[in-house]
Amino acid sequence: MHIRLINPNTTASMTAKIGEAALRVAAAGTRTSACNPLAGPVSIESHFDEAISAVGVLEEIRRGEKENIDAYIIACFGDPGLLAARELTRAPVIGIAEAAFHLATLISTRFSIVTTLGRTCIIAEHLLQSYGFAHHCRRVRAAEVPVLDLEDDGACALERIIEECRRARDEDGVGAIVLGCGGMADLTEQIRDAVGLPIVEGVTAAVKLAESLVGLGLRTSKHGDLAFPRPKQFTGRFDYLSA
Ligand code: 5HY
Repeated sequence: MHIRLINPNTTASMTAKIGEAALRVAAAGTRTSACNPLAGPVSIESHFDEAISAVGVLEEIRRGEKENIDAYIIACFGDPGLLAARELTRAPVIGIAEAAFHLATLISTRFSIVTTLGRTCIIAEHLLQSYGFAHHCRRVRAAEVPVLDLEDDGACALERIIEECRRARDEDGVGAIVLGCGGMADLTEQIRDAVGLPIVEGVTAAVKLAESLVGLGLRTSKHGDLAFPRPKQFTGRFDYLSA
């Protein structure tokens, strides 16, 4: 099976890191490849960034459909464009936030999330509500680390994330912590060793869920709201989408 990881921001070093994390956990026989749109925000830290990045995600799904991809992973913790992406393909499409929530509730009764900037906490809270996990999550916390600091070893991002995870461990009464950014995909072991709680990371969680779905022959339903979009004309710079 071939799993395609889409980093919705345009920072190639973060895409490479996401690809390496997937390779580390993929089963023998699972091929993984990672990409990012050429156009879009270098990091996603607001509703605006997310809205723009969703177009890039959809263009990468359309590209993947010409390459016979078996499953897609949207490797940004806001799961930008997830439902729209599912309309474009029969292959499973998994968002890293949704994947992490599912696995966290299998190993803990309550979990907290540690994400990057405080202003993005609401995005995670909206996902918890729409996915039906709000009652499992005690708190969405922010380490106040800009996303691109995760690409800069000198920025002490890891230390600040560990500090916030320790606060979650000591104050929230939770059994596990979910990491709230695709750019944290290489930090799981270091954080787990420093905090002493199970740490759920979305990129690797999504890879294992994708393997399970493809292995079971479960694909995105085309019955109902996730059916292929009705062919129509698109105007202006979106006219290439016309069918
Ligand atoms: C992410 N932003 O996973 C989100 C994290 C966040 O560029 N990749 C990004 O802060 O919402």
